[in-house]
Amino acid sequence: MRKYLNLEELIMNKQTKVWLVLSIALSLLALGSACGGAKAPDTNVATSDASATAYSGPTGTINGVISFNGTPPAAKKIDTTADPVCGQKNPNLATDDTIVKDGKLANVFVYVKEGSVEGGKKIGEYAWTTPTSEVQLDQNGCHYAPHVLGLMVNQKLKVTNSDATTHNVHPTPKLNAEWNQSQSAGQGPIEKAFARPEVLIPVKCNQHPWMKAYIGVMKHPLFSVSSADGAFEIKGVPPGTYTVVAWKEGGAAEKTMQVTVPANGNAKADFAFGEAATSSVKSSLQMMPAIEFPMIGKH
Ligand SMILES: [Cu+2]
Repeated sequence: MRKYLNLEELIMNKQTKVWLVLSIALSLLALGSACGGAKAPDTNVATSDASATAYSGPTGTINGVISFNGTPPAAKKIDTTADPVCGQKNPNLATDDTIVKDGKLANVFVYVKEGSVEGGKKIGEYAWTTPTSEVQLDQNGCHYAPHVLGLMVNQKLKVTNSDATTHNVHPTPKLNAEWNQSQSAGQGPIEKAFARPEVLIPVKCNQHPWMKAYIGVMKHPLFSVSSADGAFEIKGVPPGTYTVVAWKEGGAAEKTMQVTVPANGNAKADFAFGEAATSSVKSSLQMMPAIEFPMIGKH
């Protein structure tokens, strides 16, 4: 009898141990996912650097042209039968992820990622005033315009509906608060802002799955979007040396470049996307001296 009890105790102990291990593992998992999925409240984010000072002094410009080498993918006609209003207003609606004209690429978001002001601090350590002007995102012909836009943290985004149908604006950020809001025909603008820097936030429409836009939210105003002729210009850059990034929609690797901006002058930053650009980058890498290599991985 005593022996049997011991055996039972032994089984109990084993079960207890298994349960203990399991429950610890489960709590750790829960803790891990809670941390990974949790978003800190969006308050006070932009004011966290209240002690930072604004840059005052001469500035320069970063400008350039974005090329697309090779044959761009052909635009595909969009089937809008799901909403007759869209087809009536915009019968030739087509995909616009790669808009190329004469070898120049539109809708590339170009921005100063990091770097140091000459004789000063890192660019991210300065305070920047949020513009009081709003940035408009219009829905016209069941199409977002502009397709790619930039604004500063806490700057007002004004979403308008120029269509005789209902849209559902739905940004899907990773760092900012997600929201989606229905906007019927004739309804007034939706006004929102993003509290954290994030490059870039995809915007979709829950009514029309083909509608896409991208919003770059920056802590500073040193960004631009290439226009139809591929040109971009970033004004008001304090003299210094910076990493400039060019981002294109569609999963292509972003391009980076080091530029040195002189006071009252300008620095060129021409970028190229497309297949031919990839191979030319590869061959030029092989010719580079080894000492240059650490800079390549530096994003
Ligand atoms: Cu829509």
